[in-house]
Amino acid sequence: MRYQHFIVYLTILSSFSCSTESDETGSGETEDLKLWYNQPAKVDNPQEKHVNRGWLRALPLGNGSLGVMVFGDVNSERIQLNEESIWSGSLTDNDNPDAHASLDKIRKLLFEGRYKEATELTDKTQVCTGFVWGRDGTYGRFQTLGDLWIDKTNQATYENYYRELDLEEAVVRVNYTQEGVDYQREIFTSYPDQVMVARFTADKPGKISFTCSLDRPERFRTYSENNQLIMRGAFSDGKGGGGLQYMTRLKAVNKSGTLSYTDSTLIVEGADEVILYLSASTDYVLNYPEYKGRDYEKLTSENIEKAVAKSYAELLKSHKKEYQSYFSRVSLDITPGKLTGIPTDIRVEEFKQTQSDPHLVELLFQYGRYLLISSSRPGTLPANLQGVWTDKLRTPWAGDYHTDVNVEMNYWLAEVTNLSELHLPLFDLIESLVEPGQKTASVQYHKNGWIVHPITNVWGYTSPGEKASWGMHTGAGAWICSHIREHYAYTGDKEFLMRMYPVLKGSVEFYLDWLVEHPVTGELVSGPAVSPENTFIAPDGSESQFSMGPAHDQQVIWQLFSDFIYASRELNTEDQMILQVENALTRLAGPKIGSDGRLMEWAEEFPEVEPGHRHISHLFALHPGSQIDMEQTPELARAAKKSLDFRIEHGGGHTGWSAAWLINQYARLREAGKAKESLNTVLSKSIAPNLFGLHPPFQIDANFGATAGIAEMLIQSHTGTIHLLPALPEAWPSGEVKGLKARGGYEIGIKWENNELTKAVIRSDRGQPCKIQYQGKVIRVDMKKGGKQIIRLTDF
Ligand code: FUC
Repeated sequence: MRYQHFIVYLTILSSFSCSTESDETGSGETEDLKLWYNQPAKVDNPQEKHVNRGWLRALPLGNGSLGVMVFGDVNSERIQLNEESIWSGSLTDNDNPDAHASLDKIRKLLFEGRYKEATELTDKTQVCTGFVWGRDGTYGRFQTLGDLWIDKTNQATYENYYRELDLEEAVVRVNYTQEGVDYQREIFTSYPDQVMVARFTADKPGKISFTCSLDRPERFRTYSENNQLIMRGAFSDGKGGGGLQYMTRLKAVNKSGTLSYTDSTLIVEGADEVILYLSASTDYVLNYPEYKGRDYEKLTSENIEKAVAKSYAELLKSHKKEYQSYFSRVSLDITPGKLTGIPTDIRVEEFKQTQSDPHLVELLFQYGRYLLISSSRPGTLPANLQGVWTDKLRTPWAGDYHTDVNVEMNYWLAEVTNLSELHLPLFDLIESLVEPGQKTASVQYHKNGWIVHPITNVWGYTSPGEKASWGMHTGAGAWICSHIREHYAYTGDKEFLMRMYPVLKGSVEFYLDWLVEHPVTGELVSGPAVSPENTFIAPDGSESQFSMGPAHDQQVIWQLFSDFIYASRELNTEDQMILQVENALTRLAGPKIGSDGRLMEWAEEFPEVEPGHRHISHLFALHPGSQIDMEQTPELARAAKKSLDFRIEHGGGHTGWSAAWLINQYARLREAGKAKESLNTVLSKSIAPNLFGLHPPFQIDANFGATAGIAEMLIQSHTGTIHLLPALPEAWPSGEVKGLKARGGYEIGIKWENNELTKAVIRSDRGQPCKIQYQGKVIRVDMKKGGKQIIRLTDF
């Protein structure tokens, strides 16, 4: 049975039906986009103590490279500090020159169904050399820069406490009254001025007195120089030598009172107002194989001095202007009526009972955008597993880039939520993996092109992991490359596509070499390869992760080959390789449906060891890929739905990112209710009081994936039509979204009432006609470059 979709093609020309009238579709008062609390970020639940010491209540600020967490404690303020390149480790060679010798044998064993032997041999021969991830070795760890402590001289009790993170301004504010004096703090991290700025004011003169210090758990010394408090040190390179060097500088400017520095403190006494400026950097540069060379001492010094030369008002103004140039592109309003004013942490708790709070959905949606703006800017490193925020030396999973879903998920929201430029750091990272990845492909497998496996870091790590069970994710290069076409589809940026074409081609070259012919079917299959990070029971009763042609690898390679052909046509490359790739594409083993109606995860119907596994890698083709969709491959879409339902029935979607992925998947299936249920799971099980996503521990992919999922419920464009409200849940009967983007260079605003579209505003960057889909009908709309069209329900 096929999905029934009645599609009517109508043509809308600019001369009729579509109007160009005002797009003022405001739906009244909008709620404040603030996270706010009535206490500092302190531990009030002893059970949390060992986990986060209040950190998951602190409020994040960031400018892409600097990241800070403000606790808002009155008497002992803690501003926990991060800088994106605070990494231990160094460049190493973990490629395994002996792996190739066993490759054909493993493939043969797998084709013959001898899984036990194949698994043993893969475990033994295909892993990287040395110990890398999970140890304090050369792989390194992203870790805390340290803490800025601000200890008040007056430690009296206080009242009227309030703290907030204003998402519209990217500013944290803390207010309280102490001994009859009203105090305020205002803190932000500026991208244009590359500093953190913290202003302390009071409503009575001479009342500000505190002592600042900088420290971290290890590897630091502090001293003062030129009226700055400095903390510096070096990390381990994992080889017994010195790794990256870092420096943090703190300077204060006071109005009245006194200011003095010791080698470990900065002391303010009796001031009316104090402004703190903090800069930080390392000598890291993303440049294989050197990775060093930034003049971090000069940079941090210049950043501080330039900032101090400006007025506070100027700094705040340029910060807001630059930040808002991203943030204010998109608005979402699904809140009926005003709220009564409940602090964010209480609302998070209440949601667990009510499962309903549209404004919390708005907050989470915009928070994802906020976090991306704060952790990924042109020229910075991409957002890692924790964005740019960790309070630990031993950050879980090294705070690295996991390429078997996590770093990709970090960027799912970038294009659709109108933050395209923030996607760029990912491409810098991908580009930097080509050279080391060529070495891995050649040493490890004797293949051309380049490859990355399921993890990478700031040191160009491309080898498999140290355990083959998760480390043989051979599809990672293809997966990460799928972002290239996505960015191009939204922006139409040919220069970008030209820049990334060799990267795409290098990945294609690897897979052309890597794929082998199945001895029975003659199809091309990848392997030995895992379906991240799932385990099956083989026919011989053994447990294994390795097979030939797991669905995930086949799908990501299908996407890569299709994207390459598309890119080559867009650029008119007349590339000789195209014919070969077109041929390979037709020969790839494709998605299969099992006897139980589910989309098969492996080429054969193996039972899973963990039927509710958190990864749904074999559904890549449905999302984020586009090989399966409701119209063109309805049977496969139905099978994908069965697989999803099955996973959830068996406890799947239990980590933050996993539940977030389900939102996107169900949205693609137009299952609004189920998409909303998965969103409810994220909100009720996987967010902290500061709305950070929880695996647990904190992993930022849940935030980014949830924002992408909410967008995917409201608009989709992966099939070539712009689908309005494809998965609108009943729980959001009326609302409006503005500024979302669609592939082809369109900006879309949608308004709906009583669960029905009332109006859509389409703007076009490129002036190409588009197809708009709503509830099974499709209309064609002509567009002028830079022009807009208004569409109403009656147009369908
Ligand atoms: C993937 C997941 C884990 C975790 C790790 C950082 O490999 O399987 O659950 O999220 O990344």
